[in-house]
Amino acid sequence: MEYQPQEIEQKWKTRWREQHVHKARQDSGKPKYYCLDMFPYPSGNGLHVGHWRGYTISDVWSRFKKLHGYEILHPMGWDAFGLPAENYAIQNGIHPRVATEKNVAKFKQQLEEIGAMYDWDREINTSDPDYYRWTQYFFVKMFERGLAYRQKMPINWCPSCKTGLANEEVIDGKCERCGTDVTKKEMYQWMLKITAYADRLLDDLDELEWPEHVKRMQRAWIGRSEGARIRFQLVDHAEQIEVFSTRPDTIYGATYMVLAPEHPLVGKIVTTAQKSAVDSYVDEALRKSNIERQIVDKTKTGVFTGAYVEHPLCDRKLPVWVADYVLMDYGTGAIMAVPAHDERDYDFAEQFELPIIPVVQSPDTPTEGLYTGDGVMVNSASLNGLAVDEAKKAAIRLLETTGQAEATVNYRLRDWVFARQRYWGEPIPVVHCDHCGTVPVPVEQLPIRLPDVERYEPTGTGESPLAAIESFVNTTCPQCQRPARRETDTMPQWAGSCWYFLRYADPHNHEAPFAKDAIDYWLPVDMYIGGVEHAVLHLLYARFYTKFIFDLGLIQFSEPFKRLFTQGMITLNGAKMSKSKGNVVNPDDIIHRYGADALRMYEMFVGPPEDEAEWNTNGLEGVARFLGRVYRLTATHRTKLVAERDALTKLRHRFVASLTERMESFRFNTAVSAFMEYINALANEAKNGIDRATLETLAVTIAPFAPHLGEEMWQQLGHEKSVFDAVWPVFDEKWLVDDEVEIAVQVNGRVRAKTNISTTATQDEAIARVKQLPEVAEWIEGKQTVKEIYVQGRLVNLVVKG
Ligand code: ANZ
Ligand code: ZN
Repeated sequence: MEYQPQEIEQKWKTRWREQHVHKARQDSGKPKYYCLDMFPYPSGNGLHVGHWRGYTISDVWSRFKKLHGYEILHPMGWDAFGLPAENYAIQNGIHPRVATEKNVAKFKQQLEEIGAMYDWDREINTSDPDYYRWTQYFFVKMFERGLAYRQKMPINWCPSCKTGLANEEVIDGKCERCGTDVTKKEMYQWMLKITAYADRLLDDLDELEWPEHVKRMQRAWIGRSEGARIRFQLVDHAEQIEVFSTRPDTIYGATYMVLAPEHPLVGKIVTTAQKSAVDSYVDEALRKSNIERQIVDKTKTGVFTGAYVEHPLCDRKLPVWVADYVLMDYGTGAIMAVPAHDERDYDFAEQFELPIIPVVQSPDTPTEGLYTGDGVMVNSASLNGLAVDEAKKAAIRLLETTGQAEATVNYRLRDWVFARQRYWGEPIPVVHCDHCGTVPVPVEQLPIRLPDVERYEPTGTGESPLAAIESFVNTTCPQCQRPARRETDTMPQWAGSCWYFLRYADPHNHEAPFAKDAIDYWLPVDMYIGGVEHAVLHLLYARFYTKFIFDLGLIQFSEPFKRLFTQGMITLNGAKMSKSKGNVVNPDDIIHRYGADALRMYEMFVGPPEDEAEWNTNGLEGVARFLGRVYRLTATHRTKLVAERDALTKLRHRFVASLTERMESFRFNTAVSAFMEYINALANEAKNGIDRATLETLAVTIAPFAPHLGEEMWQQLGHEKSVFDAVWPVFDEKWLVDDEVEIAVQVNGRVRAKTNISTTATQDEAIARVKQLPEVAEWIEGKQTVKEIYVQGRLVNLVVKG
């Protein structure tokens, strides 16, 4: 009667596999529920217990939903292209395809240990030509609609990975993957026009059941700012300087102008006297990253160009400076500086002794120096007396009459650099023809297969290793049939994950990315579970693709993920688990010793699922012992079941009520506590015997957490079908009502009232309750209470003085 998890788990895994119980069936006639994990990169390191947390949460949730009668889609696959896989392959001298295959096999074997209800028939691998054919297809569709285009631009360049990087892959000026300082390089780049979707990406966030902080991060990334473009006439030059400002109200407070060092006007307007100072400043600035340049509290640097502009509303002339705190790739790359009301401008003006003119007065306290708050306009001619919001509109109207400004919206979001000069990615499906220009590969010729190569290391010239393969490069133009060259760049890391959640609905389709009926049934994703590190990019790109595919008319929804849950990290002694720190807890060892069910249950018990949690082996042992008790309770009592009695029924309904409530609100850690409390209470009742309903409830409810154990218990109770064909138990409110007893209430030893009180009330609750009774209040009002006594279930005595 000992609990032997290894034996039980092996038995049920085999049975599940043989009976295809995890097959997601479109024709079941049930409502569907799509619960998706963010699919992993099959890196060389395998999974650790931190990865397990998210996978366990999603499986517990899927199984919980299944017990509520849903047809579940809970798929798994591999985000197999991209830098991590390629870097691993290069470091270990193995071809990326071979390394990826090996890693996938290892990951899959580890994931199977979890005992999750993955439908492996729907496994996806983004590096499989049957899959990336459709990734290429969507690129062609984007190209046809003008959303994929090529542009020469300075890109982030990692000198160590020898590849271009998207802004998002640059963290604090360093390559996200290898930590090397990122530099700039001018190159033709494929771009996706995600900015065309900025407003929709912003507006549609409102309808999503996502954590607020994730929505906030997406809004900040899109960075919509309302303001104006304002033009300032240069003195002695025909050109004007155009600025973007969110504060046109402060125009009378502008005392100087700043151009970004890369701004094309710098070279034109600089005076002879200032030329050498400006040139060397610009050289210096170009070596810094945007991040370095934006640090707020660093000492500001800059240099005067010698040129001036005219203020558009008064006859002041403003000096034009160059400074690196103004960035070229935001707004217009130029600003009007208002030092009285902008922190960066204020620091700069102090540093270079430029004038500071306050134009907004705080309504209550007179302000000096920097003031960034709301208020009323001063020193601003016709704007004086207006509130900031009115003054913004009035200033724009004023400048519009002379054509010097217009209202505009500016976004922080940039178009997506959609190319890498690397081998291990989807070839971009276009052909360069001297006669026809850039021609997309016709859809029926897809996929453009990644050729096998000898050398897959980056060339370092900025060209992809594919450029060295003549048989790949040389082709004919699909339009004119003349000789032409294939594009040799590949798609970035994120390409395959932009639409994989759609493919799971119909993964083996050879005619289309997916069939309409499959998509209409399974999508959108009801619950998406993964790490918060994907809060911005992957989720933004996937939303962008979904909106695009919606616009193509292929799907009926424009948001892919209705609900999102981001799990917290597992740490060990406060540090993130990683192979480089050598503090990885390997799930394989734990399963061997305690079983997968114990690991699953502990992953849920370790803390609130959205928070970081510390790994603790003692905690794991405790959970393993607890599962042993659950097992033995069933094993012992199943042969001598007794009739239901109120004490057991009441415990059961209360347990089901609290467990269900905790699960629905994703408080899985307290759900595990509910089990533990319940088992303790049952242990007290066990001497009088346990009834069938109690044990069946236990088997069904524990099954999402410990599915192998749940199945075993269910079978021991005489069932032939799977426990997951059962239904989640319901509770009856009537069993939740507390029992009450009548108690006497005394003041200074004399009974003044009688009242009913819950049998489980604590001393504090009982005393607070009786003090509210009017018959009691009358005797204690204005007096000092010196003693409060509660005799459980019998009486309260209040001793008062004065
Ligand atoms: C005058 C002004 C007065 C401004 C004031 C702010 C406060 P967000 O909200 O991020 O859109 N700016 C514009 N382009 C810039 C660039 N390329 N590099 C650095 N700063 C730039 O910020 C918009 C504000 O940031 C703009 O409004 C501009 O300064 C500055 F009391 O114009 B403001
Ligand atoms: Zn051609």
